[in-house]
Amino acid sequence: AWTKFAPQRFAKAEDFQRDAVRHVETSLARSMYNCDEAAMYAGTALAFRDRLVMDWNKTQQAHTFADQKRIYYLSLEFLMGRALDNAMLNVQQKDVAAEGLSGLGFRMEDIIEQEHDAALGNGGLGRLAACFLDSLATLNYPAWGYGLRYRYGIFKQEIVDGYQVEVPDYWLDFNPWEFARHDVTVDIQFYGHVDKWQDENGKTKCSWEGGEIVKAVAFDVPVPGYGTSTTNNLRLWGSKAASGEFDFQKFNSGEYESSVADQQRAETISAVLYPNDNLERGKELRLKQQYFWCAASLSDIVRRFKKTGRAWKEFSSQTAIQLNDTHPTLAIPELQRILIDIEGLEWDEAWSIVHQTFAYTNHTVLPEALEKWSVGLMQHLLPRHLQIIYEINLQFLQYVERTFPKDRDLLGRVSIIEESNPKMVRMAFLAVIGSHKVNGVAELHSDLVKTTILKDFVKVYGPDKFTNVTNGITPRRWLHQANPRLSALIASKLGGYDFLKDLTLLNKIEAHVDDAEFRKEWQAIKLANKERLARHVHETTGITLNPKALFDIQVKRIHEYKRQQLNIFGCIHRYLAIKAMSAEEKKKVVPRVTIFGGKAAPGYWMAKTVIHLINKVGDVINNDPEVGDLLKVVFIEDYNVSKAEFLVPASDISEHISTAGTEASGTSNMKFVLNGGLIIGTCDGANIEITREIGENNIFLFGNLSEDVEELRHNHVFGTYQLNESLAKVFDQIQNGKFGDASQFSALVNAIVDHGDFYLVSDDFESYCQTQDLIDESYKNVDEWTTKSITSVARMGFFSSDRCIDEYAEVIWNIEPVAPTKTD
Ligand code: 26W
Repeated sequence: AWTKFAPQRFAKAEDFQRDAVRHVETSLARSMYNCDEAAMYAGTALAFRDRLVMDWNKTQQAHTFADQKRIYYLSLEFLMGRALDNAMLNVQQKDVAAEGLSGLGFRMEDIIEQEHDAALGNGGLGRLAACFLDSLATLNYPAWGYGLRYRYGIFKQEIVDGYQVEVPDYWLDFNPWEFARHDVTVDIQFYGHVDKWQDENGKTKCSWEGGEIVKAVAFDVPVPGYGTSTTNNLRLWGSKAASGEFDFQKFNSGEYESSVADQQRAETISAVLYPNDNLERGKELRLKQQYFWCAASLSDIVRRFKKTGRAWKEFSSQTAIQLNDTHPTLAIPELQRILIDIEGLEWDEAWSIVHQTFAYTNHTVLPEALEKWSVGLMQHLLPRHLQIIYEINLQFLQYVERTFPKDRDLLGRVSIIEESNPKMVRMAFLAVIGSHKVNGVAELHSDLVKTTILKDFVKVYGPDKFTNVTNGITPRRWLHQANPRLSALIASKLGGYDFLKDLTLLNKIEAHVDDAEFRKEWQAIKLANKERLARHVHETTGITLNPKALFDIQVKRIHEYKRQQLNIFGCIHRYLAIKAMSAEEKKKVVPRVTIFGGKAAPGYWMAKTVIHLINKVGDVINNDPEVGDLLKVVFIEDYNVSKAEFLVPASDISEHISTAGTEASGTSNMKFVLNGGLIIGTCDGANIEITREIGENNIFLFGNLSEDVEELRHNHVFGTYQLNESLAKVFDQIQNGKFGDASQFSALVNAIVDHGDFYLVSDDFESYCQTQDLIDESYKNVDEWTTKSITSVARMGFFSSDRCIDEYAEVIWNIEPVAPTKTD
């Protein structure tokens, strides 16, 4: 009967207005007479939140009642972006809200803009986790995400005089999307020592004693599925000082100040997201974050399992835990510790449960990104876990020795402990040994995992433990939300929005590729999206863009392997070519706007130099009257999820140009193509599968192949290599000071000229420039271009994260959906 109090769906705009206004007046204690956009955002968010919460509660009840296997997705990053727009669209009530807002004198776009991004991630890995949550809920899987509630997300980027400056991202001032569960807490232990004794049966027992305790507090975020009442939970842990005996002792003895200091120290664990992407730095606080979050999550998962009253042997048929990269690998020894030290299971029984429960996703083969922790640090912070890791390693190495008695070197190569000085714990090896499946994120990447970093483990376990699940993206956010007009056009041809739940239905728009009206509207939408981006650029930088120019976009973290330097050198090359042209020749040039965006890790000096060069080159080119509209170079400040939502739909060409074999998958490549942009790319990551799906006539591939990289690198160091001539001319200009103080950019040039050109910029430069010329030619032919664009979108169905999640569910997790409860 209580359900009659549940918020109903908004049948009409007035229903929404009533709830939103009530929240402004009561939840915010504000009068509608001084309701600004921020207050109206709050009212709108709370009105929708009321609905979400009811669905959320019912979903959790239904999942408990169904008592089926659950999937827990452990990720140190969830790059959720904004929640309101997504919530309105997923419950299919944005139109009603827009009408209601307009009646109150507000514009929907302005209200949406009020929300601060939840930027709890660095880039691809964090955004993938967010897309997965959307798909898990949409497909009705009983799933929880577990992460950390950082007080500061990824830093905000400002560009000052062409340099990146980092500003803290304090995002929690007003966050209606989280529910603090002060009653759901876990005590987390650090440091201390291990006691060993014999129990009454003469069995050796261990327990972890002493050290310090920090409290984990749960903060829950509802995750609504699209077109279903299923609303899953994302649980983020915040850290707090453990109250009680520790503090009170100090308090009573007059050490008030030092007890406040303890409080603050405990809170630093969840204070800040580490801004490194693909670079491991071995900081103690980072290891503390990892253990804090793994231990809190596992305690929660075990507590939920124990409430079912089932026997331990059923744990892994009720629980799947996915490790998003090696960051949560400590969950493996932690579960083993819980089972043997606390629950009293035998080692072997415990280990078989652990091993059946976990699966590990690898997201990179770059050696500098592979996590290793020094044995000394581990011993200090987590003495019992180190013992358990040593025991896991011993048993594993004994197995390897029995199986391959003649291969002595193999033992050293597969040992979890690297015998270096200092000794290191190799987290990827621990993750592999403690998991029943290991997957890469695109076909080429999964092959590279098996032939490079984990080669020896394929020998030990055989190939079946290793698999591929090619990444995907949610079409709800990356088509329907980011590009509503394109989504509506597609829906008009397909007779509805079913394609948002089954993206393979997009292939039906290929039948309309010659429909003149359809093509006109398709082109008009792209132009409108480019105009919106041009307005943003004008407002934020003062630069005027011609929306008819070819918009070329590269937005992603700044990293040498992603080769933004190749792109900016290409811009300089194009600039020099234009400068050398006659007036007649200039008439034939396709005007181009090259847009960059992305953050550099604060300590990654080379990446910061790339940002600086882009900005300086932009200053020169954008102010050169001989160039005019033929070329503009723009750097978009503070690239994030909400900026991606208007950048992605506005591209004609986007760049995915990593050195072959270095980008595990890439996911923005999928977003751009799904929005009717074409791409220029190397044969790397998911570009290869995109090509297979959309056809090689619809993508601009260039550059050397992954299998040739080793030899090319060798040539740079020992051989017969010559700097590409056009690139040499580009370097001449930089070194002549054309773009300001040349010494600022010498490291960038020297990396290529003197230091082996590890990322093969010179080797790929010619092919890159030629391909850019092909793109210009193709763009001149509007009909040809439009056909490529429509055909590509039609063939992108494979890259839905729904397909991806169904593959995980079947091949790795062995879980089934739970029927959603009926709403309203
Ligand atoms: C420990 C330092 C560190 C931090 C982040 C190492 C590695 C990472 C991530 C694994 C980096 C990352 O985001 N990888 C990206 O994962 C995406 C999702 O699978 C892929 O699409 C990208 O190609 C890959 O670079």
